[in-house]
Amino acid sequence: MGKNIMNNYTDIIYDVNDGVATITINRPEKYNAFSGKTCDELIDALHKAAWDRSIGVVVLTGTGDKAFCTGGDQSAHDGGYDGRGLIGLPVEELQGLIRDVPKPVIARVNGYAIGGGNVLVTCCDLAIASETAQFGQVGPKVGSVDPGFGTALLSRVVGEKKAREIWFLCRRYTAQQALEMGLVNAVVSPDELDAEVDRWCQEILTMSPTAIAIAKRSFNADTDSIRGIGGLGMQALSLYYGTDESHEGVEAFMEKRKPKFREVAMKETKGEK
Ligand code: 2NE
Repeated sequence: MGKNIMNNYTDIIYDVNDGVATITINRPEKYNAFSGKTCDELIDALHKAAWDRSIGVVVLTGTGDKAFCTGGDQSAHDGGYDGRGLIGLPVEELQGLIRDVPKPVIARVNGYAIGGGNVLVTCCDLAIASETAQFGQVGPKVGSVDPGFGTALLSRVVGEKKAREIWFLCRRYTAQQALEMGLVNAVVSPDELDAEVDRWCQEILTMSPTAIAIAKRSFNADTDSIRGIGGLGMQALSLYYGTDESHEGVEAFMEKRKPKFREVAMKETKGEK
């Protein structure tokens, strides 16, 4: 893992309190969607929390009560996002880092966990949700897909058939349904969310940090080949983002209309642009 490079965050808040580092995506006007810069700040903050020995648990959350995170910022997507890496969003690095941090990362899910936001929940070690939270993938609805941890790890978490349903139908699921499918560990009322997250953190803080780190890495070892699937997937995604079919999804979302994927894809195959 690299070194910390940033001093002032604009898109996130990093807070440390009694052994718990809380990283909050602070873009409520975008439903806590992430841009390239947001990803870089999250990566930086995770590095900080990873190597600070006074920290035993990391909490990942979003500002407000509407959204935990709604994935890539569609207003910053123009045939690719606005940052670095294959797709302009170092999202595979962010997802991998949540797993590399040698301490539990808890998703505090305060609202929508949609698209890349749902993938963050999938990658976190534990997840505690407000009753009002909603979960789901939207890629095939908006001309995208998050292959790797977003697909293959999700199927390890919720089962193969359920994961395929989540991706192929792009439905939304309640917090209770997320609990039943094993995507979250607990569901509480919105006003109990902070106290519940804190209880889980305090219990973890009483444990041997080294034993926890070894346990986490041993869980990871079983699914780390998925990182390679993600790398391959992002390579394919960068090509998909260059197609009219993908552009149609992003444009339709921004214009608040239904996408015409099949028409556009047919035209593209026939070479009628
Ligand atoms: C989140 C959801 C389900 C909310 O729906 P609803 O009906 O409650 O609200 P609405 O009107 O859709 O959204 C409220 C405001 O938030 C913005 C919207 O544009 C809207 O803005 P205003 O009209 O009020 O100005 N907003 C919501 N999500 C946004 C986003 N991701 N980027 C920019 N603005 C966003 C509904 O909004 C929804 O389904 N959002 C789609 C989320 C989406 O497309 N995410 C990207 C998926 S692809 C991805 O994440 C990804 C990745 O993580 C890794 C690799 C490749 C792709």
